[in-house]
Amino acid sequence: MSPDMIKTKSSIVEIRIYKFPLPAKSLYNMSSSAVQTPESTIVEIIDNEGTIGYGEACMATSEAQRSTNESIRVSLSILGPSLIGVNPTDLSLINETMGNALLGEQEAKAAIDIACWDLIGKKLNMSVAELLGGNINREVLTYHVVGIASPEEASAEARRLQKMGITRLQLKAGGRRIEADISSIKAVSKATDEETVLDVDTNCGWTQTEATEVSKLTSGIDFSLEQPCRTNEELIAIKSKIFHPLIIDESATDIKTISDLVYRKIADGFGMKITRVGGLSAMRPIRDFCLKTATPMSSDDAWGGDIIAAAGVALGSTIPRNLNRGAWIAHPYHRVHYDSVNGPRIENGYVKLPNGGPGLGLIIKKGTFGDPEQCYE
Ligand code: 0XW
Ligand code: MG
Repeated sequence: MSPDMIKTKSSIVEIRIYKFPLPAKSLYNMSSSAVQTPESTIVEIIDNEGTIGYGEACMATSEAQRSTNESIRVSLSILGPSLIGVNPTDLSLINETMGNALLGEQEAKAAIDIACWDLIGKKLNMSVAELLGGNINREVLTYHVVGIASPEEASAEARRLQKMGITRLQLKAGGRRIEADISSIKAVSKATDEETVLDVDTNCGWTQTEATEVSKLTSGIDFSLEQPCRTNEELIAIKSKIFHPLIIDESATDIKTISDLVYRKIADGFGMKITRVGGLSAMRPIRDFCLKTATPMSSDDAWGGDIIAAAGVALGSTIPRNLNRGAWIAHPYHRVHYDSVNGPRIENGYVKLPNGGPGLGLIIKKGTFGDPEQCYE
């Protein structure tokens, strides 16, 4: 049963917004910036029957993402009041109301949208994975990031992760001389076992010339190239000049752009972030499109805790293994759980679907996030 078909007499009576710091406990270097202390934003939606839904959005760094954690909370100070009295189980009405209240700001809207999916699941006693439809895998492949470092450090980290059962590595690159990136790519590829899949992700960190040069000089090494340049125009321009599959992340912002990049044979896969497109309601048709066109995709986000991780794993569980690029979670880097029992965690290269009940499958105790920064009723 899809969430669109249910219409309960539910209406939002309160929305609470929390700020929750998730500092990086281990070095996490990307081309534009290193992750320090991102402050996640948690949304708590309560309806007239006392059902509670949780949503979350957390940017890793202000340089790497379009929104900042501060701007997300400012946007929620506009969206929150506009949703009081609205039916949280009517996802089209929720997204329409948010669209009328505020242009853009998909990340803030995503936190609200995810909270509604969690709430609907609790009302219907169904998991968000079931609501998203499709065949469900109880555990989802994940991947682990190897941050920008020296070739020795990067290959040592790659060996350490593979010993832990990780079979998919995302090596960060960019933001330095390409010779250094090439040395790290060679060192890490030598350290990867037969079955390990390697992605190289610059988070928009190369020019067109650098991207084509690195791909030429590493053409004999098997890896995918993720978002080597910032814009789709640049990615279209280099497509015929690179020797590696092209994965699009930051510039895959909406279903029109995504379908265009597939039909023009530019994108070989996507690094999809739930908050970038506005939530699970927007991700569902993107998932359907990728499955229909046999286009591999990941389902995760930039940073954050158990709530956004559970949303990524829920969606990831509905993607067939042959098309699943994995659901990345930030827990290994900040080691914080909102639900210490059911919070998503990596076991032998996979993340199990949280089993704490309906919705996102999490049990979040009162007071977990302290006092709300904003309250609307
Ligand atoms: C690896 N991620 C999913 C998390 C980081 O924030 C960046 C992102 C990516 O793929 O770019
Ligand atoms: Mg990426």
